[in-house]
Amino acid sequence: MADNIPPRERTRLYLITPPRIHDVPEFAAMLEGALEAGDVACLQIRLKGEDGRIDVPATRAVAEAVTAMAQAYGAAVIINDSPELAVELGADGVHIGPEDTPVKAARTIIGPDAIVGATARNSRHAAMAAGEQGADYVAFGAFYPTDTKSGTVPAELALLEFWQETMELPCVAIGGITVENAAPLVRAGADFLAVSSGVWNHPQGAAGAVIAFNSLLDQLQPR
Ligand code: TZP
Ligand code: MG
Repeated sequence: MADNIPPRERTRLYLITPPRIHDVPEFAAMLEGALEAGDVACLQIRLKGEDGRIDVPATRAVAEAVTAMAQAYGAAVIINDSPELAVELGADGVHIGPEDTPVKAARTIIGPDAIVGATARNSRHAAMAAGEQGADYVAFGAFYPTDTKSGTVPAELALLEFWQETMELPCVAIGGITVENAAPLVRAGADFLAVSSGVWNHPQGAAGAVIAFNSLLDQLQPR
């Protein structure tokens, strides 16, 4: 029920690219359709090589093809893992994990005005530490099983409830989110839903997914 959710800014969709993109122009066209279909707050470019590390050439190629377009639709472009690459590519920010450059060092590299997002997995402590070091958002997950990333740890809704009740810093929910399973995350307090497979593999296509997510979000938190 919509009235379960105390007033706060409406939860927004945060897109994550598929981990591999074979045809950049085809992806750019699909992305443009998705951005045109409804509100998207962010696009994280997260491209991985066989070794699970950032695929730098692919990240460059995709960023060059989509950054200006995504920004024109009002979506902030976030580069996974590498603040240096985010600067080089003119992105709006960087998303870092526990094995990447620490938040403070990332901030120094990327500058005061860029977005620094940090993975906190299922840890309040990691999230608070990231916040103290100047992160602009923290990401919790995986809330649902995912094939997009290996080695995830399960996260519970209580983490979002706690964070939304006690902290100002925005929180992002991540991991296996689909239109069908997203509502509890919104009710629990996610400020953003970060979604990869649930958008790119949606039966109605990526644009259909953006429409369906936004209509769910509008229902849960009428403007
Ligand atoms: N971090 C935790 S789960 C995950 C990341 C990057 C994968 C998100 O992709 P999907 O397909 O929405 O589960
Ligand atoms: Mg990382």
